[in-house]
Amino acid sequence: HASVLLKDYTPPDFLVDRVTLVFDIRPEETRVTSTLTLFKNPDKSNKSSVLKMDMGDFEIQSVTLDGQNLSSNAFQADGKQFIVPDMPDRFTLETRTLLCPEKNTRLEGLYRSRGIYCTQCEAEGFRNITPFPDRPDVMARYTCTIIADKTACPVLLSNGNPVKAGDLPDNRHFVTWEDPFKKPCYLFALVAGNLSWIESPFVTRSGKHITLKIFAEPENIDKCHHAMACLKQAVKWDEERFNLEYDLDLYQIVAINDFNAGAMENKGLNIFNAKYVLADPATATDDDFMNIQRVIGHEYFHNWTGNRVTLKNWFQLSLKEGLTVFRDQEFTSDLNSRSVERISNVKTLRALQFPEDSGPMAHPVRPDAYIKMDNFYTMTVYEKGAELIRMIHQFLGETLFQQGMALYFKQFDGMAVTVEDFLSVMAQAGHMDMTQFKRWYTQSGTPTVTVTRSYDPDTRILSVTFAQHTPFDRNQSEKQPLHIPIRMGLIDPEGKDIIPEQKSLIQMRDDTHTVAFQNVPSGTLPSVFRQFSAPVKISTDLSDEELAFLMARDTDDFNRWDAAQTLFNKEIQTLVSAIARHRPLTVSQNLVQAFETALSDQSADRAFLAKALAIPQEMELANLFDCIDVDAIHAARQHLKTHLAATLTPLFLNTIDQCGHSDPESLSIQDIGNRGLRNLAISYMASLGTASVHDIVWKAFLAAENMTDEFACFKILCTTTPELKRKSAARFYDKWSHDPLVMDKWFYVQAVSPLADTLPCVKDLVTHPDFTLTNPNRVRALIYGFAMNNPVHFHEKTGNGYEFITDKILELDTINHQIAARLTGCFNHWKKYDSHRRVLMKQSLEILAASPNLSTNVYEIVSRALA
Ligand code: DPP
Ligand code: ZN
Repeated sequence: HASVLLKDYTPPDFLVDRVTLVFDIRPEETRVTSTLTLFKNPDKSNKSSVLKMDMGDFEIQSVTLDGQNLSSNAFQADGKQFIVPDMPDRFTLETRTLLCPEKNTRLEGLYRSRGIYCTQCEAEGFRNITPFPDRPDVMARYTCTIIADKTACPVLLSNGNPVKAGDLPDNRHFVTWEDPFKKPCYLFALVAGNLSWIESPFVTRSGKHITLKIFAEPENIDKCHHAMACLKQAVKWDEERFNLEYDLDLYQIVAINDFNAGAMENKGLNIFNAKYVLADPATATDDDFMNIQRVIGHEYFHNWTGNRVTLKNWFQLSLKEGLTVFRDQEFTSDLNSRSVERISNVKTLRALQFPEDSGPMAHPVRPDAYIKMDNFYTMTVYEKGAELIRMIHQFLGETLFQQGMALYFKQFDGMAVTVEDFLSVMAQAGHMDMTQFKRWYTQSGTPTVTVTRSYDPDTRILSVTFAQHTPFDRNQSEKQPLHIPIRMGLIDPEGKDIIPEQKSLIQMRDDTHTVAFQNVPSGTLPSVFRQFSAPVKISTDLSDEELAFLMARDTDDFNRWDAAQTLFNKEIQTLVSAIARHRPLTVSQNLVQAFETALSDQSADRAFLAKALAIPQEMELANLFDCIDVDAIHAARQHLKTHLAATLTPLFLNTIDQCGHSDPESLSIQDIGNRGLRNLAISYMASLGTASVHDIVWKAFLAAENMTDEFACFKILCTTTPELKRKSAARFYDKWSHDPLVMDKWFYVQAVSPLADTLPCVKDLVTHPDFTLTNPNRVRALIYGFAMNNPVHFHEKTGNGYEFITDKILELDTINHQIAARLTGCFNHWKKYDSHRRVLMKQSLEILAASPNLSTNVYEIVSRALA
C-alpha cells in the first residue's frame, strides 16, 4: 500500500494524441479495442523509452505496435501495469481487452446498472477499461464506437457529437461519437441501454442552437422535467454571472441507479446518480428538489472549471472541486434565498468538515499524499475548498474576481494546471500578494479565532481584538498564522448598524489583530464573521442577553441565525454538565424568550425561521465537547426540545395552523418555508409524547399531499412509539415499495430512529428482500444512515452497533471498495469517546486491520485512524 506524494510528481514520459475506442458489447463479454497514438513528451529532458501504462484486472487478447503483432513476451501486463520496453518517438499501439461489466460491482470503469451499461472513470477507473496513462495531465482527442444489440441497447452514447451510425447483421447496430475537445481519460464516458429521453433546445448567448437531453429508464422519464429546468437555469446563469458559454452542440445527462458518488461531469455526457435527477412532488422532498438544482448546476459548471481547464495531478482536486462548489453555491444563492443557502452550507461545513479537519483524515485542501485517491473526495477538498474561493472573492470583490476568472481561462484553457496557477491569476487581477493566503491550501486544521472587546465609556472607543490559533496535527507540527477576512458590523442599542459597508472588511494576517472604533455608543455589539466570512471556529465573549439581542436585531441574517445556534449550544453544554453531575435540568428563561420572540414574528421569513429555530443535530453538538457523551447529548437535546414545546404549546399549534396553507406542489421560497416551519413545529410538539400530539402527527401523515410532508411526518412517527413506527412504516411501504428512491427514505428513517429496538430492527432490514449491498444508495440509507446519523444506537454501550457495522464493512469490501471505505469513516473519531467506547471502537478498527483481504481503500482509512 504505497503512498503517492505530491513532491514526487514528474511529467509523463509519453503523451497521447488520439484515442480510438471500439466497444463491442455482448452479454457477459464486452470486447474493447483501443488504438492510441503515443509520442515521447517533448518537454521532458531525460526521456525514457520504456512505455509504462496503468491497467486494471482484465484479460489482454492482443497487442499490436504500428500494425505489428506483439508476442506476449514483448510486453508485461500484471493487472496493475502494462509495460513495453524500447519504444520509438511516435507510434500507434492497439490493444484488445475482454471485460465483463455485468460482474463489476465496484462501479468503477465499465459496469452495468439495472440493464444499462455505463462508465465511471474519475478518479482512476479508465485503467479498468484499457491500458492507458491514467493521469489527468495526459489529454487527448477521443473517438468512440459502440456496437450492441438493438433491442437490449437501443441508445448508445459517448462524449461529444454522434458522427456515424448504422445497422449491422444479427439485430446489432453501432454509433460513433467524436469529442472535438482534448480531455483527460477521467472525463471519458459511455452509456448503452434501453433509455427514454426528454430534450429541449437552448439558444446560447452568442446565438448558437444547442440541444439539452436527459435520459432515464422509460418508467422514470416523467420525473426528469425539474432536472431539465435546472439545467437551463445553469446554462443561462453561467453565461450571465461568469460570462461562460457552452461549447458543444449537445449536452446529455443520464440517470443511473447504481452510482458511487452524486454525479460525474464527463464531457458532454454527465452520468448522474438517479437521486439527483428524478423528482416529482409526490416522491421527492423540497430538499431533494434543491439538491437536484445544486448538483445539475455543479456538473454543468465543471464544463469550464474542470474540463476546459483541468488538473495537473490529483493533489490539485480542489482546484476544480472547491471552485465548482463555490460556483454551485453562488448559483443556488442567486436563484433562491442567499442567507438560507449560506446557513445550510455552513451547517454542513461545521457538522462534517470541522470534525474531519481535527481527526485522522485531516489533510490540507491540497493534500500532500494519498494511498487511494478515492478517499480524498472529502468535505475538506470540496466544502473547505469552496470557502477558500469565497475568501478570495471577498478580498477581490465580484468585479476583480471575475477579471481573475477571465484571466484563468485566457491563460490556461485546454491545459492541466495547479492551485498555484489559479492563485497567480487572482493575485494579478486583485493586485494582491497571495503568498500568505496560500497557507490555507497547504496547512490542515480549523483555526479558532477568539474575539474579545474592551470599551472605554470616556473616550467612547470600542476595541475588538482577534486572536487566531490552529492546533498542530499529523500534517504540521507547527501552524503558521493565516490571512483571514473578517467581515464585521457594529450594532448599536437601537439595532442600527454603525459601520459603513466599505469599512466592514478586516484583513487579519498576524496571530492577533486589534481594531479600534471611535465614537461608539455604550452598549454597541460587534457582529463578527458576517455571512461566515472565513471557515474558522469563532469564540466570542458575548453574554446570553447580548446573543439574544443579536438573534433578534443583527442586520446580518447569517449572524442572527448564528446567535441562535450559539444560544442553543450554550444551553446544551449546561444541560450536559448538569446530567453528568446528576443535577436537575433547567432551561434558561432567556433562551425561551428569544425563541418565543422569533417564532411570534409575523414578518419573519419562514424558511429562515425553520433554520434558526431548529436545535443543532446531535452530530453538530458533539463537536462542542472534548469527550463526547452521546447519551447525555441526546438527553439534553430532548429535554430542551420538550421544554420549549411544553412552554410554548399554543404558539407551536398556531404555527402549525398558519403554515398549513401552502400549495403542496409549489416550490416557491414561501411555500418551502411554510412547509419547513410547519414540520419543525410538528416535530417540537411530538416531543411531548402525548397521545393527542401523536394523533396530530398521524393525521398529518395521512393527509400529506407531497413527499416533503409525508417524509417529515414519517420521520417523526418513527421517533414516537414502536407501534406508530410499525404502523407508519407499513403504510409507507405499501404505498411506495415500487419506487427505489422512496424506498431509500423508508430504510433511512428506520435506521435513524431513536427508539430502543432500532439496532435489531436495522439488522432485520438487512435481510429484507428490498435490501442489497450492491446498491450504494441503499447502503447509504440503511447502513451508513445508522452508523453516521444515529449516534445513540451506533454507540450503544454493548458494542453491538460497532460489531454490526464492522461485519458490514468487511462484507461490503468484497463488493465495493469505495463504499466500504466511506463507511469505515464512522470509526474515525474513536479517540473522542469515553474509555469504554474507545476500547470497543479501537477493537473494531483492529479487526478490520487484521482482515486478510482488505482493500487498499479501507486499509488507508483504518491505518490513519489507528496511527
Ligand atoms: N467530479 C465529481 C463531482 O464532484 C465527483 N465524482 O462532480
Ligand atoms: Zn465536482
